[in-house]
Amino acid sequence: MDDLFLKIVDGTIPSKKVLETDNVLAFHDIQPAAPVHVLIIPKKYIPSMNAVTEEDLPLIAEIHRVAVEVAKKLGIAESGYRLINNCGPDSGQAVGHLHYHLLGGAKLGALTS
Ligand code: IU
Repeated sequence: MDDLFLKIVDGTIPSKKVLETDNVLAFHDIQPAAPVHVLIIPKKYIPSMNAVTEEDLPLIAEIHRVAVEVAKKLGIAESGYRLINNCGPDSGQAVGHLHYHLLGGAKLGALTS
């Protein structure tokens, strides 16, 4: 398995970390689509939202808690932000390791196709 985000977790691929817990890592996206663009990932391998199980639900809750902490840390909690998960080919998911995009720092456009 060639999981690029596991390589970010273990430091083989460098990243600009924003926040880290025992189970979750948040780091700046290398190709930001907004002034703030952070990826939030579980440290354990989960290929996509479709593979999330009942036992992963505390981890998903933790990811949401980390998202709020990231927004506070980067000063956009009050101005607002968006949390996006791409799942599967039609969504444009390019990396096969569950991840959430936290976008903000500017007025974001409407969600479209
Ligand atoms: P997607 O939802 O799978 O399309 O998003 C993958 C994101 O991962 C994309 O925004 C990339 O810029 C980002 N990314 C990164 O930040 N660092 C990396 O080493 C790799 C991808 I590979």
